[in-house]
Amino acid sequence: MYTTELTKTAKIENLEDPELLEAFEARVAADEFIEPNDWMPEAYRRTLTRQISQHAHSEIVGMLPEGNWISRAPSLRRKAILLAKVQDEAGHGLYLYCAAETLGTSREEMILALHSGKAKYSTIFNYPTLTWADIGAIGWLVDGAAIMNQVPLQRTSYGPYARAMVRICKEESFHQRQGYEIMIALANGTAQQKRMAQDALNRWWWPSLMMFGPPDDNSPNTAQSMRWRIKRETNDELRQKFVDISVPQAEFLGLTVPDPDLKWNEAKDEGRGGYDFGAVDWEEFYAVVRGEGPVAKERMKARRDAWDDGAWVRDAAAAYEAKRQQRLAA
Ligand code: FAQ
Repeated sequence: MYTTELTKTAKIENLEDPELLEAFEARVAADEFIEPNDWMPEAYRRTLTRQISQHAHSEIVGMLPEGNWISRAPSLRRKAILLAKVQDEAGHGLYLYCAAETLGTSREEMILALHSGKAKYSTIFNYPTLTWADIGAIGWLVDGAAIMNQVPLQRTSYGPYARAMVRICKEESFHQRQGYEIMIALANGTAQQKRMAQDALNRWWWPSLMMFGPPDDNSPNTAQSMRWRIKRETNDELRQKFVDISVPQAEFLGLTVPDPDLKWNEAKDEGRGGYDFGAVDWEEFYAVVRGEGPVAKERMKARRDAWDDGAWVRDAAAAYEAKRQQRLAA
């Protein structure tokens, strides 16, 4: 079971002015956005900083699996599209770091937390991209899961996070389509291409379901984040929606979802229907969260190396700024 900082901050909460707290809760309940200079409980600030920075780290680490294929894309058209997609992910990371910084933690602190292993990033990016079909599967399933999770976040209670999500969701939707289009081409290609597409689906399906986080009854943050309207839907609700939308897409491709327990259930969701699906391997999920994913070490090394290699750029920018200030003061 996960421990969380929230229990600690609950104690701080008791010291906070009850009137301010009540006014804050009322604003959240009225669906007003909370802005950076507004009063907010420390636990709200802390859990938002945690979630937004984890999200930013995921976007940046998430450039690596696909970046690996830019030089090997099968055509100029595919290369141009993939290049644009990976650049978009960098942009998402930057908007999100900016949104998190408005809560009072510097970007450098957040990045150091990632590099020291203290801060998390999405489990999904700890799996390797073995073939070109993986690029299709990532766009279709990983960006598809990201959109499912992020569309409701456009109505999250913290203004800067909600506004960042609007643009991010538009771009993610292009990413999802480019991935699905790769899958269509492969699924309708040669027997070998179809096998590659099926193999990619086999490997990315379960890790994509894990992206939504642990089951609700084992998710320490969900209840409070739902009350504060940081999260608008729970992990299990979003996972179910993702399965319901993705299974017909797999059928359209003529591919098989690697889950023998997958079955349409007419009675589900108050008669609207939905898929029953097999058990996610939560042992695997927690192992990957602990940093034991198949390519976790390579991912972190790549990020640390990029930070070290970029030191001269940061130094040059800081020196330029110092000179500029000197000139202004003279
Ligand atoms: N991986 O109590 P909960 C993308 C941690 S962006 C690693 O349920 P919460 C775009 C969680 O932090 C993908 N850790 O937590 C793209 C918590 O740890 P803590 C990222 C995970 O926050 C596509 C603990 O487990 N998206 O893909 C994961 O209420 C292609 C307990 O969990 C976002 O970050 C996980 N999968 O719910 C880029 C969306 N799940 O800190 C490139 C925003 C849970 O208590 C290429 N984030 N944990 O020790 C969220 O919606 C939420 O933070 C959840 C987790 C749903 C991820």
